[in-house]
Amino acid sequence: MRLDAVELSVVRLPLVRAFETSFGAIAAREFVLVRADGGGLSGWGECVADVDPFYSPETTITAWHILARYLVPAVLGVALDGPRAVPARWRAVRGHRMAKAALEMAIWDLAARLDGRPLCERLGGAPRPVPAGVSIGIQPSIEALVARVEAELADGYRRIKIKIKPGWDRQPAAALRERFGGVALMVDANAAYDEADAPALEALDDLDLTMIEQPLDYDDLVRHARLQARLRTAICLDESIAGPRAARDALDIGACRVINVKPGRMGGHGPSIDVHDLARARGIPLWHGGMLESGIGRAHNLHLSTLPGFVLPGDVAASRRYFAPDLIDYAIDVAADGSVPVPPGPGIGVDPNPDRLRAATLRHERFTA
Ligand code: OSB
Ligand code: MG
Repeated sequence: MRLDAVELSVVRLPLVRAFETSFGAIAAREFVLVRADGGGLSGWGECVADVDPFYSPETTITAWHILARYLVPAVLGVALDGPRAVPARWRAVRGHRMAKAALEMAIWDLAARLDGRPLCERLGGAPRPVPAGVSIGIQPSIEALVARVEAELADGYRRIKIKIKPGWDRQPAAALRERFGGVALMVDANAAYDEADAPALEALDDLDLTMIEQPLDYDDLVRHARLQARLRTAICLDESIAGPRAARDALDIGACRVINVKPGRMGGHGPSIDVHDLARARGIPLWHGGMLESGIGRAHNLHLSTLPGFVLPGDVAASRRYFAPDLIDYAIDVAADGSVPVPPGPGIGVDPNPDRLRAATLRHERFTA
């Protein structure tokens, strides 16, 4: 395959509800959208970097810079032996995995569309409904949290994840455990704790949580391994799994028992397939995370989630929880049984609504071969 043009846009979409984590609250997503053109078709990718370097060191602006200056020129107009061959084109660029992922994933979408096949098949999965959970931000009160969880369970979601931080951890989790009995419940700290805070994390150990996600620093595998040895509850790593090598290191030293896969964080679908295959070979359960993506990124996530190693419900919830309207017309929705269907059709199966994309675009540039 060969790309004749790549278009980058910075798109801003207000969130239906502000989303608060241990690193702050956001009211809108502002991200780089990538369109890759070749063979008369277009593929789409969405960069998960945020405007602020809080979840990860990358930002919307750094992603734009790296894409425009290095990544797009590395793939434009050259013969590409499929999307798996893409990372080798930009091997000289260190890090910036979110920028790489946005373009790599657009190329996967394009390749699947050129094949006339759904992306999930090209990735090694098969169309199947994906079990979904929800991620609930830090709430103003326990009462507000309980009301949110009640509404999400009524919509069918199969697993509840709440964001925690020091001072908002044991109390909300225990309140949900008491109110909702045996519901699948987990917490995500987004790296808010230090090793010295281990007692606050040990205090969660009797709540029968399915896992504690990323309690310690984003790049710290060693202390996660020491903490895991002290906890009965499984640690799941998100931020720390930068790619296949971090996954291997984490499993080798016992830093986690579960992995949250986000292709947008790890350099794209190719590296995600590698992490999937490694975890599966070692019997480590996977689930698919989310980054408050628009329908473009969410569709990519659903397709990847159909691979067999994704055995736990993912953060792949309905569009209307995030955006009204979304960038796409197709409604990603949850069924009564808590599963989300993969959008049908070639590639990711969805396209941005052109008028909505134009209205939401803050910056745009087209690069040609
Ligand atoms: O840590 O999983 C995370 C959102 C933005 C950044 C990081 C995270 C999240 C979520 C929400 O938990 C997942 C989603 O619903 O898309
Ligand atoms: Mg997380």
